[in-house]
Amino acid sequence: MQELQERTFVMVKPDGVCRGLIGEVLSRIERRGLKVVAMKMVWLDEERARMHYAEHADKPFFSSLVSFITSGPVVCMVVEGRNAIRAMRSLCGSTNPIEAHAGTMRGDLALDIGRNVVHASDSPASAEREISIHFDPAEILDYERCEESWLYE
Ligand code: IDP
Ligand code: MG
Repeated sequence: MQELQERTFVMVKPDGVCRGLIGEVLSRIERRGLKVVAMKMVWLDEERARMHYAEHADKPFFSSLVSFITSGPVVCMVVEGRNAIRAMRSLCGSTNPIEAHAGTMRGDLALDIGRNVVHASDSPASAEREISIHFDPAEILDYERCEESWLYE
């Protein structure tokens, strides 16, 4: 991979799936120029959900977060591109949709912090950890998109 190319973990949460927003989320990721290199729809079990949100285990909202994320199917993805981790966080917007700027997914598509449609890793360490929770290495595919010379100098 090119220098600065990164991979990040992205998930359309159950509210996004049940509101018919999978295509909207995917479309924003693709239009930004980011490449989806792995994707699957799953219904998370409690164990994997707790592992995914382990950093929040001591927070008061942890049990409601785990029940919400296991309440319906999610779409899990690995997204690749230059500075993909920061690019995905900026596409998502602030955690609380009321504070998220218009133009971001949370700012445009959500109202409640507990129903904010999309997850994206917040750092290289989180990305590596989250990708390994949800994907086997063989599920991550290497291919070229046609516009790479127009995306990157
Ligand atoms: P992030 O999703 O923007 O990385 P985190 O702080 O990692 O935000 O929190 C994980 C998820 O937990 C958030 O996306 C949100 O849905 C939920 N959450 C965070 N803080 C609160 C809170 O104070 N009350 C209820 N839910 C929260
Ligand atoms: Mg987070």
